[in-house]
Amino acid sequence: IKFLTAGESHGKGLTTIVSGFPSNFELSEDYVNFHLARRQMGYGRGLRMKIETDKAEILSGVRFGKTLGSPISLFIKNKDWENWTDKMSLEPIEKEIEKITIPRPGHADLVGTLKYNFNDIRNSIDRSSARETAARVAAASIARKFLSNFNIQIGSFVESIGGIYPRENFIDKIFNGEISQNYSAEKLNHISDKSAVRVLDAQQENKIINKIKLAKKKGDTLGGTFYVVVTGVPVGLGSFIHYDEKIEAALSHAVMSIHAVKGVEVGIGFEGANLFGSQVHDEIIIKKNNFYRKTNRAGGIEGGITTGLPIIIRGAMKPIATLMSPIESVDLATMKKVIARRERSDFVAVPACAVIAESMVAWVIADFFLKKFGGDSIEETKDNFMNFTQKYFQR
Ligand code: EPS
Repeated sequence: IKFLTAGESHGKGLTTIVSGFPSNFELSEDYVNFHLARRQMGYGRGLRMKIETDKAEILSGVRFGKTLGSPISLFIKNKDWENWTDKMSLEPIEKEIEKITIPRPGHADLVGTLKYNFNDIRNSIDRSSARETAARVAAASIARKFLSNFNIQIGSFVESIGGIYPRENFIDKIFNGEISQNYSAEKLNHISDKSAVRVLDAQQENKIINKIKLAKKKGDTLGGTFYVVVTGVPVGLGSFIHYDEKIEAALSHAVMSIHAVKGVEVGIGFEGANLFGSQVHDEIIIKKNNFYRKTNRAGGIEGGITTGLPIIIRGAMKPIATLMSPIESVDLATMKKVIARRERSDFVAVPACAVIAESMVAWVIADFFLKKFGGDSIEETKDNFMNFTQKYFQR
């Protein structure tokens, strides 16, 4: 499967073309829009989220509510475009448009401007903006819907913002095996989507909101950490044969590709590096004639292949680069020291980042799932899947 996105943050809108999914599974604009709305949530977002109500229009690939197997194209209009018709005009215009020459440290402003030989940082800002992730969520919602046919579910929650962690680390339960493959990852979303910052612990929520208020008051921003959990994944997705077939490498790549993500872990990740092997590896036992694990510290992946236990991915997002009390930069027009430019932005976007990470993870799981089971129609994919799970997987 593949997808491409196109569009600038303040252009007419975002387009995505999604290809490679089988025919005959249900898909609606409402389903896509449900996930687009989840991406817009979270205390600490900027004014832009008040302007936009992201809605995807499906332009092709679906008839009578079911996929055709042909490319699915989607368009998300930028409502804000109406306020940017001069500044983002396709044609050269007479009117003088202010050129941006002061880069924000931490954003793609400087590197993008040097790389593409621009004389106006706006050219770099608009495509490097995380607004692009709206198109990714739309594309990946097709992957999610496809996976739901096999009861594969994806959920996420924010673990910390600004260094404020939950009282009791919920994720320990998952590693200790309490949350088994029978758990439904969507249950996590039923809790986290209700929280203003997508945390599971209500007491932590108030502390985080106070910290965000402090950041806003100081003209500063915050980052944080989040978890994505996938349940219902069969054993056997991915391979140890080649580097690009290892599913944890593909998952890490996908999450790391999200704007401002600077770290990814699978399972207990970095913590495992400090422990004895006997404290890390998940013992194998036989229960009801089937393989079973007491723990899931591996995060559902061994040897680049899914184990059949929940997949657990943790990501770290750095603080948003646009500061209302800016730090030092250089004016490219004068080459003199200045303070960085302010630009309308978010203060915190970790809750949205977790939803985007869910989407990227869903995409990779669907890709590896279809590599293993194939099928031009959903019926054929289901047959292949049932054949494997009944004939080979169940013992
Ligand atoms: C947006 C993400 C952020 C927002 C943007 C909308 O993008 P960036 O990476 O550019 O900071 O700041 O909003 C604006 C660009 C704006 O004009 O306010 C998103 O996820 O939709």
